[in-house]
Amino acid sequence: MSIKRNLSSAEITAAFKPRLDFPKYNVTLANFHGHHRVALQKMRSLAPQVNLVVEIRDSRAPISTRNGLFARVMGDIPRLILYSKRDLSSLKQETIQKWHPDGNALSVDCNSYSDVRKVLRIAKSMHANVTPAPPLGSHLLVTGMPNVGKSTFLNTLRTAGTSIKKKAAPTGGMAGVTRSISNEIKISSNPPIYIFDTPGVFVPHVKDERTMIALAITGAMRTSIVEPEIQADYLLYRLNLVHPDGKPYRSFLPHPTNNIEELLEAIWKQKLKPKQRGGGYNPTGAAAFWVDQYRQGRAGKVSLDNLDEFESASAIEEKLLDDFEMDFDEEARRWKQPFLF
Ligand SMILES: Nc1nc2c(ncn2[C@@H]2O[C@H](COP(=O)(O)OP(=O)(O)OP(=O)(O)O)[C@@H](O)[C@H]2O)c(=O)[nH]1
Ligand SMILES: [Mg+2]
Repeated sequence: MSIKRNLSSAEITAAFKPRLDFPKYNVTLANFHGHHRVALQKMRSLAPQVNLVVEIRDSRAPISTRNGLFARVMGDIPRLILYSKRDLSSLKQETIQKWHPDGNALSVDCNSYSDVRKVLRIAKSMHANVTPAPPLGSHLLVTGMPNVGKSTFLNTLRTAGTSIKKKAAPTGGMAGVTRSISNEIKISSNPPIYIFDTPGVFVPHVKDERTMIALAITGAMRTSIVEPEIQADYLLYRLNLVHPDGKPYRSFLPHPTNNIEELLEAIWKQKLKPKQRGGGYNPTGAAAFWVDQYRQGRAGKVSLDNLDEFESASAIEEKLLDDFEMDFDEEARRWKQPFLF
């Protein structure tokens, strides 16, 4: 007679195999709104006065947070790519150098004065190289998907350049905090350099479900678009691939799991149940809590994108152009007017 016994956590950990694939959830792949289009049109009208476009992407999802529309709208204006939230991410500077061999990209913590000073130095040296000097000063324009840190970067840059501590632009942990393009904001008096803040602009068509979920986890859209449980399951999938010992969530569960329900129940029991007055198990609350922990860098710093696909040098920008196939005629029919101009 065989005696069945429960496996110990050590035995489960030793036998654990992370999921290699992620299930389909039928997530909607669109979140492009009229105000995104309006913002693009205004950016386009500002383009003649802009000397440098600072395009921000979230370094936790550096592939998913690219948006080919910015290059389309701003044309040949020199571009500096910033991979933000460096402090919350595992993206290495050497990977960025491989992707951008021309050196026009940096990873930054938008709250760090020493990081943003690097951008200030680039802007000043660019200004010095223009002859004759622009009579009205140089102008930067910051672009990026929603919630990547544009306004935070701008505020830190302004304080670094002018010592003014007051925030010039509102910031917040959800998509759509900046609703319209700002007036020019001075970030240096000598030489005179100004910057425009812009609202986050979403991509018109998201490539696949994983990209959409990764974007939801970065906060690029309102939570209601992709349910928290789906975001949490994707986070679990990504964490297990990098940490098959389940270490990032060991404080909730003593062994790794591929079962998001098991983890959410453990999180709920430990974090939410003690504070909950009445009501039963709340998986949505547990999922939202855990995803928020990730956003704050407290649930592992794993990348939300599979970076292996983008190994070769400079592939990232070429792939962006490949990915960015947009039928502008079809869009014009949909919007009953030209999409951009
Ligand atoms: N840890 C960390 N947090 C950041 C960084 N950059 C921005 N944040 C936070 O990310 C959130 C979004 O920042 P915002 O500056 O409002 O982002 P945005 O791109 O202007 O957002 P929209 O205007 O809504 O498109 C805020 O909670 C910021 O505090 C960063 O580099 N590191
Ligand atoms: Mg903003």
